[in-house]
Amino acid sequence: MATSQLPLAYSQAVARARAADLPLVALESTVITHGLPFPENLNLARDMEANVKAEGAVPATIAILDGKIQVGLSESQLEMIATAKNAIKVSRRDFGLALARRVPGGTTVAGTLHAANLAGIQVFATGGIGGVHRNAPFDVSADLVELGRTPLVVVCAGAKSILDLPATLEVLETQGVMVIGYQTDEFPAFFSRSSGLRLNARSDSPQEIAAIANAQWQAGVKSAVLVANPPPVENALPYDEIEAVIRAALKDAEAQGIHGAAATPFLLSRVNQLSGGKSMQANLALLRSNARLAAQIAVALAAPKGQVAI
Ligand code: PSU
Ligand code: MN
Repeated sequence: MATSQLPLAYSQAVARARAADLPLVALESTVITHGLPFPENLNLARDMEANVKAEGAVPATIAILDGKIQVGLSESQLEMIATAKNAIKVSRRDFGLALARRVPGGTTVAGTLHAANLAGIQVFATGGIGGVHRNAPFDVSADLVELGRTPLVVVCAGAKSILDLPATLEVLETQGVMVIGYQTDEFPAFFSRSSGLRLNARSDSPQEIAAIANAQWQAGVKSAVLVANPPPVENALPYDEIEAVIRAALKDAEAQGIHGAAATPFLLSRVNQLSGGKSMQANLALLRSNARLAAQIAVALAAPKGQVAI
């Protein structure tokens, strides 16, 4: 069951999980190819997979390799994607390029949503979603549109705080994306637990989130349910401290004329330099924590009363 007419290829572990109907959690790979430096990226990818397994689900890291959308990566494929110098960032628009030219690709939130949905996976963990960029009225991430048309539960720590968070929440509402704060009433600010922005929904349990997602999809609303999980207390950074760093990084990006797909990788790396590495520690901690919560939700969705036909 490795392939179909679709350009999908499953790892052995994911193929087995599909055959046995085990809960799966999709993981993105732009964070591996463009979000984090080597070797932190590889260690993080392994850690996220381990955290998914620890909660009783099966990880499916998604990337483009050898002209295929690879769903689940072997250890050597994970290393390949973590070290590839020519990897491109694959959002919705980029699949054809990466597949036809056989260049390796790290899938963004939008790209991973598309691929996970093709593979029938219902839950996905990431760090921060893309959104509406500050001072750049026409840079709105394709993540927001894809969330609006793809029925998955996506666990994140909010949108990256390099973005305009109020505007990002507005576009999510326009796209029909439910945003649920996990054990919080606020939209987290990625590196920080609090943004001052109140959400209209909160849930304190993975089981209830699974039930809400099922109800949403059964009502015919085939959009994502976005779960906003604040970064762990030990690694979260104070909002004011990191906001000052972000403003400095944004100035540098403007001075160097960095725009478009290059903006997010540039800003994340500049923020990390300017924060003395603290932002990367927060980033790693929240990615691990999101993998765990996503696995708990996937297990709850797979339970008999959580069954849903899409
Ligand atoms: N979160 C991180 N690191 C990343 C990203 C998110 O901690 O590298 C990636 C995600 O894959 C997200 C993408 O989908 O950045 C958004 O890019 P853009 O703004 O160009 O759509
Ligand atoms: Mn963009």
